[in-house]
Amino acid sequence: MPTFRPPPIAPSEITPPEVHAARRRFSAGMALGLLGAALPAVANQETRRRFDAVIPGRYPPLEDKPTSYKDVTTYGNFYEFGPDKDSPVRNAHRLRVRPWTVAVEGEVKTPRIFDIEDILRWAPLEERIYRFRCVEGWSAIIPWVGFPLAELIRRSEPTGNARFVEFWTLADPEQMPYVRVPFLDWPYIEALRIDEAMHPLALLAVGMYGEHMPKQNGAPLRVVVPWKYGFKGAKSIVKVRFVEQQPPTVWTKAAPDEYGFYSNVNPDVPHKRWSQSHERRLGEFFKRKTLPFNGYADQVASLYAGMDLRRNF
Ligand SMILES: Nc1nc2c(c(=O)[nH]1)N[C@H]1C(S)=C(S)[C@@H](COP(=O)(O)O)O[C@H]1N2
Ligand SMILES: [Mo]
Repeated sequence: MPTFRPPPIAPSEITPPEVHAARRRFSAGMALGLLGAALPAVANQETRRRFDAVIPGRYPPLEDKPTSYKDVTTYGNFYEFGPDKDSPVRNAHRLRVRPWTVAVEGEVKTPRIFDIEDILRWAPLEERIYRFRCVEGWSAIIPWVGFPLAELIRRSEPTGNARFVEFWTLADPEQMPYVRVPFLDWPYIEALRIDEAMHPLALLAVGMYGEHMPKQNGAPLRVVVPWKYGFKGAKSIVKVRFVEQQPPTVWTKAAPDEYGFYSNVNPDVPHKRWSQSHERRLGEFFKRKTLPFNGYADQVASLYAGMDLRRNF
């Protein structure tokens, strides 16, 4: 299998969202004019649904203004739906999010299957406004809806042998056209050390902007680990598996020298092909400095006490 290299986009080369949006409108107009076809983006809009009750979140406090809903839902990575930043919004309408279950396997007391409707009732839904940093150099401020990932870990009842947890995501070629193309080793599997997954900042996200998760952002549930690069947050999870040894992940398999297991946001450790020192917020023009642990060092640095974070990048 050829090793997949995501497009080597330097932050300076990322299309500003405005240009991107204009381009989309242009091609959308073409599609409508030539084919009279309904747009996937429109289909996604039609399924938008608000949660009845969300605890307005200010944990941890963050003054930054959230990025626009439009930017966050039209520019992203979901490679099962294609390689481009607008592939998710164009193609994710094909994802069926009900019925949906999450299997629990590996080092657990009893393997079992959770239903999404039950998961949604496990804990009060909170809004968490987090910084988001993609390894490619763009960032966003996203008001997620969810509850601590620790709740899922606790209810899974891992055994004393469990030291890592894998998140397996859907890989159905009927719904996800690009899983027929082997540029990643499907299914997309990411993993965390158990203590990382139990950290109160790690979120099991079921929505954003007060609404159920848009399909292109990983409906119906995904992981959000705000101090790590975005690719650690697996979308559309169907299985969690507890293991004893640090497992390979979709990205360490694709390019071990470019994507480490830990992938904590670190401006001092460049990616092999570009710097990580700065980032560009979607919707903004000037770059900002990237912060160690994406600004969450006070809360999470102790997880890595004594570790060489240049080696464990
Ligand atoms: N299943 C799955 N999860 C995924 C990805 C993916 O391709 N497939 N891409 C990751 C990457 S590289 C990023 S930056 C984030 C993007 O999330 P967003 O589109 O909600 O901003 O999702 C992550 N989770
Ligand atoms: Mo990413």
